[in-house]
Amino acid sequence: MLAPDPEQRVVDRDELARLYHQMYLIRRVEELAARAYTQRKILGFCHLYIGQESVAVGVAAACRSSDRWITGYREHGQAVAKGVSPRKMMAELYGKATGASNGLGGSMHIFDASVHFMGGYGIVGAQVPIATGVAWALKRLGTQDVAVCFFGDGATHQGAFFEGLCLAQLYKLPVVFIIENNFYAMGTSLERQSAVTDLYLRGAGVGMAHEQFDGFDVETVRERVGAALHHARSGVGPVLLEIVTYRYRGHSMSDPARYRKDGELEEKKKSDPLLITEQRLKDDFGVSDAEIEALRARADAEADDAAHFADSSPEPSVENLYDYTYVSPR
Ligand SMILES: Cc1ncc(C[n+]2csc(CCOP(=O)(O)OP(=O)(O)O)c2C)c(N)n1
Ligand SMILES: [Mg+2]
Repeated sequence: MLAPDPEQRVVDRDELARLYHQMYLIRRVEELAARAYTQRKILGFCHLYIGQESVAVGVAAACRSSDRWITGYREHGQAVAKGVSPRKMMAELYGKATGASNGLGGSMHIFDASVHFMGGYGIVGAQVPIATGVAWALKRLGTQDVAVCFFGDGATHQGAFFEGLCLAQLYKLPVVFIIENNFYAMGTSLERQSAVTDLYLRGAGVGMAHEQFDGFDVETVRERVGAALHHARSGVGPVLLEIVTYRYRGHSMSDPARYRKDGELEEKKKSDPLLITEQRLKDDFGVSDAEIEALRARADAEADDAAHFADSSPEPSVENLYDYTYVSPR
């Protein structure tokens, strides 16, 4: 196990309430996105993160704001956790000019350099070598920042994954690779994808520090990712983490998820990240039901505001259609 970060502070009442608020906000924003999708206000692909919120929020709580995040297409929750405003995130889903990528990216291509959120990529595993490149730049520039790369269980079977890991380890780059193992790659269960189901063991093959843990408790995620960041930041090399999680919805909005075993979803919901944290707030900090309700009400209002903002924002104009396709010479 990686040594904990000696400088990480203990989570106090206010911090835990903040993490709960963030997780609830992400879930609420996505529930509204699902509704907007059925109303055809959001078009194209839309992959929801519901059930996995403790991962993004726990990682954000461990990171410095200047750490760079690189991720895949299931990134709405990560974007909000990293600091993309719910308004900009939702407007991007609606394809509006006020969106994080000016409405030209959509659900899979949220990008906001102002908060060091470096995308949103639709090709499974493609983000791994991109993160290795970002980490290379961070090292060459002499920063103390770390690249954090998220991807799914399915991505760990890609060539790009192995290639990215090999180079990152060889050059001892400051990067933390995070497998979000939600047990499915589209409709294919983990046992049907891979002979090795403890995916973190892939790190051993390239000599990389590796660790696996359950990600349903946001405090555990914060603490273990803090240890990994501390390791990567100290210059000794990258880390591969496997965070065990679960997605409640189908792969994308068009997937009814009939491939699950009977009762599996209900069983997993017993360790719902929101439930765990709500219980901790009550048991450890004496937070009342009324206070929990107030946190939720605030997040509900923020999510409603984001949806209203997206709905009432203008479409991108036709003149801007080809902007950002290629870098314009200056
Ligand atoms: C190279 C490539 N192959 C196939 C696809 C189609 N595809 C999109 S998502 C996905 C499953 C990926 O599953 P996983 O990595 O576990 O991520 P999750 O969706 O569970 O977050 C596949 C096969 C793709 N986008 N890119
Ligand atoms: Mg998966």
